Amino acid sequence: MPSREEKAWRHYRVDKTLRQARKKIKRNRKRKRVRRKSWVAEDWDDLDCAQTERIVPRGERERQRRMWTSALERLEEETSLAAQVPLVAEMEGPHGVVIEVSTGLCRVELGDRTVLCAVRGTLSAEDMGFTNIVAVGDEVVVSLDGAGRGVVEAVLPRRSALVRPDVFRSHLQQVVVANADQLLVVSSWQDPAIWLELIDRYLISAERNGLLPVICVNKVDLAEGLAACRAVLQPYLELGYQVLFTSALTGEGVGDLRQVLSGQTTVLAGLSGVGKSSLLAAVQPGLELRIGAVSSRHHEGRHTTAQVTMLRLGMGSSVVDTPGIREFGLGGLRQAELAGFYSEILAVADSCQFADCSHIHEPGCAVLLAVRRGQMSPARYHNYKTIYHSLPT
Ligand SMILES: Nc1nc2c(ncn2[C@@H]2O[C@H](COP(=O)(O)OP(=O)(O)OP(=O)(O)O)[C@@H](O)[C@H]2O)c(=O)[nH]1
Ligand SMILES: [Mg+2]
Ligand SMILES: [Zn+2]
Repeated sequence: MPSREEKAWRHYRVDKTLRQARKKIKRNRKRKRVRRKSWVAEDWDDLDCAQTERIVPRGERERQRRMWTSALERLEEETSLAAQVPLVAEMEGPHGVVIEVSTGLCRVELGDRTVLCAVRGTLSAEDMGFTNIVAVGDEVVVSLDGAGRGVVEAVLPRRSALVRPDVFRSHLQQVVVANADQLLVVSSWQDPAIWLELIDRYLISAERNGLLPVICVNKVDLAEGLAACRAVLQPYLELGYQVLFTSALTGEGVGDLRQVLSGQTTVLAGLSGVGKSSLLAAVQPGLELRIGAVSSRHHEGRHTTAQVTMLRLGMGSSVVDTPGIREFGLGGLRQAELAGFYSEILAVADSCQFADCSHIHEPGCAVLLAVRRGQMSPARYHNYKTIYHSLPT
């Protein structure tokens, strides 16, 4: 059940969507054009999760908050009424969830069936700073023709959005997944070997997108023992991150994973070949997924999951399996902002000699001291430095 605040927020956002939709309808008295493009796989490399709020102009957030507060007050006055009125009363047609997307087309889950839908040509994503109108996870209103084909007429406001900069128009963002709750950061202990810097990048992205991160170290059957895995992940455990140790091969930790996924919409992120699809198959035997062999020459996986797709598991769990991602950029993040994503740095940074300390080379740096005294993990600090140097000033 959504909370009262959530309802109010949706109420406001839907109002806004309706207003925008009405405006557009007025502007488009001409015949409506339906976008139909080919169903082609896209390149999912360098997926990035930048904060969606970033594209909101100055003052807009404050304005939205005020609007939200007034919507909440309004709702308080009309509690009984609000409970009865469907949120998108004026949008006719069945509501569904987008489970797969390609250029101009998407597959929408409507009750217990899926329908291939085009997107109404009058819908515009660029107004919102996005390059795509619908994303996997979007809740949409569709209209159906006699032959069972559908058209997406409206996209409901998103609760969250996992975005990356558009490849060609970098001022715009591409929404990869909408309305997700958590990000499962999957690494493998071996084949490919665990890469802590990439884990940090995913953790930062999760935080910037308001997704709860959960770390999953898979293929623990390839480790000397669980103690070795635990030791490497100890800094993350100490910082309070949830860490799962799994093996899709032996079934170890799969029960824990099932529990973590329960009732949530989870995005799976991780290099190709770490075992994302294998883990899903272990969580829910019978799921039909393509699982690839890791090429032994490079100890790297080959891309086997070609498209971002949402899968429904039992217990109200949904997972979005993304194809292997080679690089994970942090679009829009600046060097000075990075420390804000390292809670152990934030904890001591006040004691640095310089207020604008970068914690890289300055004298009197409390972070450097903490690392020397063994109070901050050298591995985490190494990641901080490497990521710092990869960011713009
Ligand atoms: N030893 C071992 N091998 C595993 C485990 N999980 C997966 N594998 C193997 O790793 C290879 C890659 O697994 P996938 O599930 O296809 O990996 P993926 O992350 O979905 O890869 P992409 O779809 O390319 O992103 C397959 O050969 C699996 O059999 C595990 O826990 N232990
Ligand atoms: Mg896969
Ligand atoms: Zn410092």
